[in-house]
Amino acid sequence: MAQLHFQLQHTDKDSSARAGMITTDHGTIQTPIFMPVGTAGSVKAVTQAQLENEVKAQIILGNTYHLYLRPGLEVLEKAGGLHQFNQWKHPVLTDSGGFQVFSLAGTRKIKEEGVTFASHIDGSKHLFTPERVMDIQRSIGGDIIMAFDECPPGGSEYEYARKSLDLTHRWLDRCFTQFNQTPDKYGYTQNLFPIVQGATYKDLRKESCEYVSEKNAPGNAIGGLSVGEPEDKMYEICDWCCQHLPKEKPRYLMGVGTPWNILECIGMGIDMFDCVMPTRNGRNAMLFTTEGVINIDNKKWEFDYSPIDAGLPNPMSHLYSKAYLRHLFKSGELLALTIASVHNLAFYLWLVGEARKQIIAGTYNAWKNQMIVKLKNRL
Ligand code: PRF
Repeated sequence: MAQLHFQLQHTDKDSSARAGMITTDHGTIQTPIFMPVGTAGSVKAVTQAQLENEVKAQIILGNTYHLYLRPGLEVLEKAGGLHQFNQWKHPVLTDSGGFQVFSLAGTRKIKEEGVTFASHIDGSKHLFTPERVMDIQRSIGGDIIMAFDECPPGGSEYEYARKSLDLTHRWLDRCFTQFNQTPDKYGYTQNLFPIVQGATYKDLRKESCEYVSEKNAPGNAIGGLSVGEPEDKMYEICDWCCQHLPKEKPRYLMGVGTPWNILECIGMGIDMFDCVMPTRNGRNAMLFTTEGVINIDNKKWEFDYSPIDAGLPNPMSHLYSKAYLRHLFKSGELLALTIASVHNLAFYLWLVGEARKQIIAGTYNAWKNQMIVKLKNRL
């Protein structure tokens, strides 16, 4: 079985957007791509068949923090890894817990060794070290696994960001040492992606890009963005990082974002995205459509029998009307959560697929600019 491979297929003339193909032992991924988040081994309210047939997902995410706490490694290992456990046959990426521990766990303490934290489920105490997090991700069985990092809070002072970045880099070395000393667990190749940090400071970000690039990993990630900084800052730092990361490797922007964030960052050279927004906002009655943003709870849709989004290719967004979906939300029907989540994910996958077509056709920049105006509409 082979290491992850990235083939650059087309680079845009008017922007830094690229179209490419990632090959893994669980199949190929056309980039740019959006990866639905399946935190605890399921994309909330969506079946694996719906992910394949409706959403056209090519890769999904899992979270180390959640899967380690529940169901736990013994259950996952005896199943033969996450692919066997949840019956998702395509690529899986697992995040390292370096973000979830900071955003979800109770009392936590960062030390050189790692992070001690209390489970959000039962309060039990745990220690995540870089070595342990590599072993855990090996056991979960992701095709792509992420380095253990510290994501400093948005607005962090320079001094904190400096110390945090040095720690993240020392942890990165330990991650690679452990990763390289341990075999693939389930017969296919697992690939470790390092993560660039450095808050909103360009000198730290440049240093981190250089540190990360030297690992010569099959792909690189940018963390620590979309954590409360102004949107313009996020764009500025994302663009800066893209300029300092190798062109021939896929670039993954972690936890971003809105449809317009994704289009702007594709224009800067990002190839991979994940975000809870389509599913979380969907469960909250917020729909992203090809015409703009809809709050389906609104009385405005009571008698609107038009399809949820006739501009999308997936059957579910055509079949059901806005009035019906509004009714399901108003009645607390569980089907509302499924339809809204499937729809929003199908929209995100459609969006990155269109972006890819436009990049290949050489029309990305003009298309992006008019698309963003439309997508931001409040309907
Ligand atoms: N680090 C990790 N996962 C993440 C982030 C990070 O900085 C973010 C920040 N947007 C989302 N997910 N490991």
